[in-house]
Amino acid sequence: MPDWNALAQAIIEGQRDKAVALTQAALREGCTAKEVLDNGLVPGMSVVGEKFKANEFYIPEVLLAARAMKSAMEILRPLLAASNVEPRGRAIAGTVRGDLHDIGKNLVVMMLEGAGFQVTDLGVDCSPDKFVEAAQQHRAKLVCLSALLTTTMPAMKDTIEAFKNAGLRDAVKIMVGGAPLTQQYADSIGADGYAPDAASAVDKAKELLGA
Ligand code: B1M
Repeated sequence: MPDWNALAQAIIEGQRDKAVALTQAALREGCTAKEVLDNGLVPGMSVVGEKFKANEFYIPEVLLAARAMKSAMEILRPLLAASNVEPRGRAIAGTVRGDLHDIGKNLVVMMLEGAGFQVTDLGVDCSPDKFVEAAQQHRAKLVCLSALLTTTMPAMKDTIEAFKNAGLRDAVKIMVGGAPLTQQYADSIGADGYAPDAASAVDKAKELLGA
């Protein structure tokens, strides 16, 4: 029986080598990739999210945990793909047009992946059309928009309009976030959800997709 607590703890402490070694050991013992994900990696990353929300962890700790998670996931990803395990939900994420800030968006992506979502990261300076095309291509149900500048916040509204114009507005949930945003602003542009930080983004994503 693998030591799931030790694996979760390796993620929480950001111990990449240990997380990888325990992941490989669990697979050698005959566990499936999904068992490793559900029993070790995701519980570890959930604790990281809770600690981040409670201000017990700060960005460096979260980045280390996410790096450990990512390395373990690299081992599991081909196995998960081969076993046709459905992700918790498919999402795309990007920083909106004109905006090059990506540290917060990257954290959101990592936390969502840590919670079992399959996320396609579109990068920065993403046009409304790029979001629409990617949502179709990746069959995404969740669209994550990040903006850090007051001058680029309106691009979020444009992106939501682009989904409307493409006839896809009801096919996706749109979540927005970034330092200058508020729930009020999110409501005013017709977003489905807003989250103030990466851990809350996971809660909001689950809520929006009923996952
Ligand atoms: Co820029 N920058 N920057 N910058 N930068 C800010 C944002 C600014 C507040 C600094 C300041 O003046 N005090 C200011 C914006 C002012 C405003 O709009 N009112 C600013 C400016 C003006 C600019 C330039 C215009 C500067 C210039 O060239 N004159 C320029 C713009 C470039 C562009 O984008 N077109 C610029 C450039 C840059 C750098 C390239 C140098 C660099 C970005 C590097 C990078 O991202 N790879 C940079 C940085 C680092 C910052 C600060 C210092 C830090 C931002 C950051 O990464 N925070 C920032 C000042 C500050 O915040 N103290 C600043 C950490 C990150 C983890 O937080 O991104 O808020 P954040 O993400 C959080 C939440 O917001 C949330 O979760 C994350 C984690 O909890 N969240 C989401 C984010 N996205 C979400 C999406 C969700 C849900 C939650 O759902 C989808």
